[in-house]
Amino acid sequence: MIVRRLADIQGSERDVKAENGNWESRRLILNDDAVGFSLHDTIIHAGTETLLWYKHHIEAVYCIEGEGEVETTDDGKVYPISAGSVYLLNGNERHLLRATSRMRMVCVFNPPVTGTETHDEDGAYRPGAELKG
Ligand code: 9YT
Repeated sequence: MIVRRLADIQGSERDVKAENGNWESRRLILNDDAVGFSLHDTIIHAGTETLLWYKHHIEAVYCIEGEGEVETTDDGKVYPISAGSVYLLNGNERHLLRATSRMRMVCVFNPPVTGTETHDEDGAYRPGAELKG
């Protein structure tokens, strides 16, 4: 069994900040743990808009604090998100995430991320993450 605490991850290499300053992701479970998914406690900063497109991953995002919205860019649909909402990107949807207030999200990725990925110009994590580590 593995036990980790957010306090131990904060400020470590598992605490990853977006290059554009929009979010901070504390990676609690990663590919190295070899369980088939990764689990992140992610802060989305208030007033930000982020283009995301996980072309190679499924992501579930459970909002536990704050408010915002997700827009799927293919159809322009907007989904209000607040504490208690979960959205599941089961179709690799390209989307915009807007935070009205500071949002705290519990994110699950399948395949798991290794922890070192950054978003490319499309907002995607590069493929093959699941093969490393
Ligand atoms: C909600 C979302 O996708 N935010 C971007 C960061 C990502 N969840 C991560 O790497 O934790």
